Amino acid sequence: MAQKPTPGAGKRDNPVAATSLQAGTNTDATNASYQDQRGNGGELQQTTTDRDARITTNHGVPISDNQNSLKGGARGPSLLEDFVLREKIFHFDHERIPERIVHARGSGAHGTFTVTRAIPELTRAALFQAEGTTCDVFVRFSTVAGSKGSKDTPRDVRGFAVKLYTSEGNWDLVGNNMPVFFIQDAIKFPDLIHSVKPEADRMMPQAASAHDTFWDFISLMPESQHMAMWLMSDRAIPRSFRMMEGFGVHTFRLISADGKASYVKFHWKPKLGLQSTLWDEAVKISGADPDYLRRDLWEAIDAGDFPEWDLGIQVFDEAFAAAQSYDVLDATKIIPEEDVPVQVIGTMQLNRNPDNFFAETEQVAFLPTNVPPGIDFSNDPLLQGRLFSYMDTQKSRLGTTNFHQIPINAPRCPMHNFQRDGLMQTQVPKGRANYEPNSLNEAGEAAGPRVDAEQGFRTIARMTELGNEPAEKLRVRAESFADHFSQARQFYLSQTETEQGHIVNAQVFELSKCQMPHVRIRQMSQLRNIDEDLARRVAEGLGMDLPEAAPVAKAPVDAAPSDPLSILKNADRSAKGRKLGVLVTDGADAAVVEALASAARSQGASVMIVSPKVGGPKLADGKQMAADAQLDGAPSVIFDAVAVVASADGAAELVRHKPAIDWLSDAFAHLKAIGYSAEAQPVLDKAGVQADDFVLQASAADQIVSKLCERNWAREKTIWAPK
Ligand code: HDE
Repeated sequence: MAQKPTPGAGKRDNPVAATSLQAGTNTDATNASYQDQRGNGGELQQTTTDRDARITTNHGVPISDNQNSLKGGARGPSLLEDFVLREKIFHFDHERIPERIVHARGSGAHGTFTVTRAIPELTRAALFQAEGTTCDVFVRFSTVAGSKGSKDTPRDVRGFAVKLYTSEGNWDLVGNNMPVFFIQDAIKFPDLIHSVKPEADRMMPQAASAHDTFWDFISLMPESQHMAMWLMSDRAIPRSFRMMEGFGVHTFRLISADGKASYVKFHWKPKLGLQSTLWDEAVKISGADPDYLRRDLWEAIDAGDFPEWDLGIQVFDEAFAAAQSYDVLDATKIIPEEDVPVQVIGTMQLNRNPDNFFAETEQVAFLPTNVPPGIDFSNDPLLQGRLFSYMDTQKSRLGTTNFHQIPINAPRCPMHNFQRDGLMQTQVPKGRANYEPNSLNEAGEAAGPRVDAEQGFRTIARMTELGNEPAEKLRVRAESFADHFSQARQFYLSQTETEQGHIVNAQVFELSKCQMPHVRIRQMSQLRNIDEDLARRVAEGLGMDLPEAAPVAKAPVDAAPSDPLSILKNADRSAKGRKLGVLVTDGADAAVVEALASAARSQGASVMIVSPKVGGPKLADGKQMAADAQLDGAPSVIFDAVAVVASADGAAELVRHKPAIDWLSDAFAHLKAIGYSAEAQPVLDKAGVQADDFVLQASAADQIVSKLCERNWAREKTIWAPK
């Protein structure tokens, strides 16, 4: 146990501390403390809020001066003897750990999962035996390709990794915001990731798929075309982590107490509905606020506006699986919700921000191998590879096999075994018994924990599935994995016309960034196998001839379009969780601003007052209004709808200020609702804002707020030339 610091010993009025600080250098330096709290994982937690505690070295020696290193004379050389300086710099030098190989950029939050429907007939997992059972969760959302410090809004897949601390150990559902993946077999993962990361010789581009190596690989790997459609869709540029679906992607198994096995796919459905940004908007957000999605999540939780998702399952058996034209073990395939409906069994709420980013979000280690008894794997060859990879990567990142002892990773249920020692061992096991079997207790019987043959995890006995018994060891791809295009086509045809247009635009953008014409041509030849109209529009957008279709391993079949695949067909119609930006100038009408703010808040939206000066505008009634942001630092891309409430003089200023013009022209280009006071009309004119159903008098507060989660798609056709 660490020694408790003497209360009050570090206070600035402490005579010892005071005498050893040099005049003029005494800052508020003594507000950190170690509190000796042994938590669940036996961890030592540090708080930095106790002003009565004193700064010590890592070994507990109190420090008298945190401003000056030890020198031979006031202007003399620094001394090697200064262990305080050396320990501080030594620790600092090693503050970074390797970033994740993929999903390096992420944001986390704590929360709670509650079972809303017990499913004992499907699984013996203790979590799902009774309605109302709860457990803590930690979630990490991420991008895939970019480095740790990269922007939040590139076109990319988002990781959706959930750690559920169940009473039978941690269950890590390490999924994505798209239900399929690029490849079918784990052996291709390093190739895929090498192709999407910055190119090997030039280390460009950061956090982007729009480059030659990525599309070279994709166009050479027909199995990736379905996922490429998802990546070109607006799913890849979400408006908020809170407005994304999550998917377990692979087929897993549920095992009941009497040994009955079912197949299962996991889904997270956001209560705020689905919403995405526009591409031009996402690009501009990355300049305005590279932390846009991280901030959105943090602020929502901080404000008590807790995001929620339902956990749904699609359950089916081997007979269903055998009857499909695709293989349920193939991670490039969905199971349409029309064929197997999603049944809701629980709700997750994220309700607490991390206390410390590094300790929690950076050190959290997800393992797809973490499943409680009653949940099991399938033979999906992608999943099988993941069962190896994650444990392995944690050792590189966290440096020790004892990473499970880090508080964020430690189970919240009892944990016992005979594994011992290792780098950074923080537990202190007692006694002589560190092996099993043993007979070391006082009665000469076994000491220590023992297995639970009844309740312990047992792997399903079936080696193979779907009656496909193995005869030989083979390096092959099953014939049933050969159809690469039917579901890519189904995805495209399930989109609204607007969404199809965005897919075309995205594909044109990405291929336009490829410098090698043969890469563009090969990708177009693959698109012809998805949809002729899509391929033609992309070819026109590129200004290139349409090549022959690429050969296919298996002729695609027509699958019925499926509404759950579209974002716009699953969008929310409420303002909840959205943000209104109100640009207010000196002399503006206070009543109009207040009506807008209260309408937004009453519908669960948040409001930011933006002003040309951060001190805030002086309104017509003479009162000074507090501003949340200054105009130049709060462009309209960070809001879901905007309003400009200006006086005539204020508007005259705005007309001469480019950020104000951009504020409105971007909001208009991004198809948002725009409210305006009559005095602001000259600013709208200069910004090219034309009248339509989404351009409204600022006094129409309710109407503006009701459009917070909508876009004027009709406007899109008039200002963005179609491809
Ligand atoms: Fe991952 N993946 N992955 N992945 N993955 C990692 O693990 C890997 C795959 C996913 O927030 C790494 O801790 C292989 C599919 C998420 O910490 C690494 C294969 C899906 C996260 C790794 C896949 C995912 C990761 C990097 C092919 C969706 C972030 C650091 C067989 C179902 C988790 C780490 C977090 C992270 C390997 C494919 C999701 C290297 C080998 C499919 C959300 O172990």
